[in-house]
Amino acid sequence: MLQYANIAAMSNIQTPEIIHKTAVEAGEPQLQRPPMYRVVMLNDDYTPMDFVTDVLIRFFHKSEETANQLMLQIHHQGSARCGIFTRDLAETKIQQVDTASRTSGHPLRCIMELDDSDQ
Ligand code: TYC
Repeated sequence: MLQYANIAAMSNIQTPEIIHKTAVEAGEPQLQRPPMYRVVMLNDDYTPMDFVTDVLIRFFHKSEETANQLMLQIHHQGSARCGIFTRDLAETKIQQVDTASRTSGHPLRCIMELDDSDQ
């Protein structure tokens, strides 16, 4: 392949890669990154701490240690960011927290907000 490229370079022959690259570079980039959303968990006075930690492990894939730290941060500061997701995934996480909380009789709640930090 290297030999072919060298011969092509010397003799002005275009390799398939060169033709392909030229074609790709000709147009404007078509893809844009989708908007991303922060899922923020809110404190309340009633949800048991262990339940919050379990939710963070189960739905946000946090380690037990991280989940416990995050739960305490929410408890002391009122809220904390649990993750940044596409819109669909953020809605799904909020729904999962909602269903698990209501099923267990707890008022635990998350909200989502547009993450415009890279603009
Ligand atoms: N504040 C709750 C308590 O004292 C614990 C708690 C932590 C609730 C985090 C919600 O997102 C939360 N039992």
